[in-house]
Amino acid sequence: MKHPKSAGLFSRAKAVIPGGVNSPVRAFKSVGRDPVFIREAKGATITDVDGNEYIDYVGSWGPMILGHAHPEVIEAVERAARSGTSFGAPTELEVKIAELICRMLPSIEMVRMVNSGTEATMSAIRLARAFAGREKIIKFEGCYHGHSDSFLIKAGSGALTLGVPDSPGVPASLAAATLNARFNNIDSVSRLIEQNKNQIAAIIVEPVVGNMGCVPPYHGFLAQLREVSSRHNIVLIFDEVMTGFRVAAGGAQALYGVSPDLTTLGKIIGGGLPVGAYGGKKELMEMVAPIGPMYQAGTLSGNPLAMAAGYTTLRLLNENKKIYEHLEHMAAILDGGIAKNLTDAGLTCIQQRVGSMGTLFFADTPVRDFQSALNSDVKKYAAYFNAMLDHGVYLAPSQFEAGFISAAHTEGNIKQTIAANKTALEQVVKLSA
Ligand code: KE4
Repeated sequence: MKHPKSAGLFSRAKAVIPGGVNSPVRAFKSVGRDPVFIREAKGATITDVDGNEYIDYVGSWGPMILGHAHPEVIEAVERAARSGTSFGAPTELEVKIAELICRMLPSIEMVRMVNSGTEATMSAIRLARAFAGREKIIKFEGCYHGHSDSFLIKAGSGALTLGVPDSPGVPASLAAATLNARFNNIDSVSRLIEQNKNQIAAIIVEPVVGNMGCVPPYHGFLAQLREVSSRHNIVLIFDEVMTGFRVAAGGAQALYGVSPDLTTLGKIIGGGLPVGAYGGKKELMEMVAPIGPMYQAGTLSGNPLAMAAGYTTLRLLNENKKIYEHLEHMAAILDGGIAKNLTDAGLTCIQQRVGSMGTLFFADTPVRDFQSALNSDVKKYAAYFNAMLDHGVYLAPSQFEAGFISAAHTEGNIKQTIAANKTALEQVVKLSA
């Protein structure tokens, strides 16, 4: 595949945009090649500016669960745009999407729309601190909750990929209020609570981690977090920006049967437009301005176009639960095909997946937490990524990300991916010899 137009655009972009991209992980730095610039996408296929087509497993990092340019989503956004793009005033659609979210996630009694997952988690932490009257928070090494200061301490996703899990620019005083526990290790949580008695406002967790690559919770871990949070009057926040409406119609909290006090959302609820949200028990949410003292605001929060895309996406997911059966079926076929190819290639990799989000780790042992994620061979992953891209399959350009299947992926797409995977694994073996 040739990428002359992408190359030209990238060199122009680097002159005026840091790294030539508007979000670091898009720069393809950890996979050692220039990014391809995208012209359009439809269903499971994404096309770059040089006309190269790829089967897409990034899905804009999660939002595109229905596939790209779903006709009903596009029609809803076009219709909304014809009535105006923003009013800075309440609209009916904001009420409808809030009611639908509360129906689909019963732990959420009230919800506030914002413009990104970062805003959602930033606001949720502020609310938890206001409610608890405490300052410290517990997150988990390798988890990523967006780029607000409190979270850029041992963060995952692009921060981990680029080797800056602890970003400069975060005030030491604020960093000191963020404690890091080990995912899948309840003792590490209990120890921090013991050492910081009555000082911890919240525990925030990706209930299924996507930002170290896909790392599921061990059986009972989320219930243990729930128990220890309740016992110590700590606000439990599920960051479901990635897992919300992805791993099940009711998110990870439905899948694992554990109800958090607050939930943060993003990605899918915007249907590809900029949307985030935080919500939970009325007792907490009634502290949010204008009814309560905890301030949070946003010019474009609840934007009519974003609500049109998000509401249509959620409505379709809520009305067609068979979508989740299709996602599971496609993912299972893909898993089986890759497992066979790994055996044939004599390669040991670890396949980890929950529903339609998963990761192929170039590692010898299961990835349970940050430390074990770091055992992955990122060079092998880079070789694999490049071989797959050259064979028309667009994967996450980092070992420490999850990939996603959409409702638009067909068995034909999956079979084509398995064939590309076979060739790519053979190339990895050759390169490693
Ligand atoms: P945004 O601010 O990027 O909308 O959401 C931040 C966020 C919060 N919580 C979780 C669990 C997330 O996964 C994210 C963002 N995810 C990354 C991909 N792992 C976004 C991709 C990027 O940074 O470009």
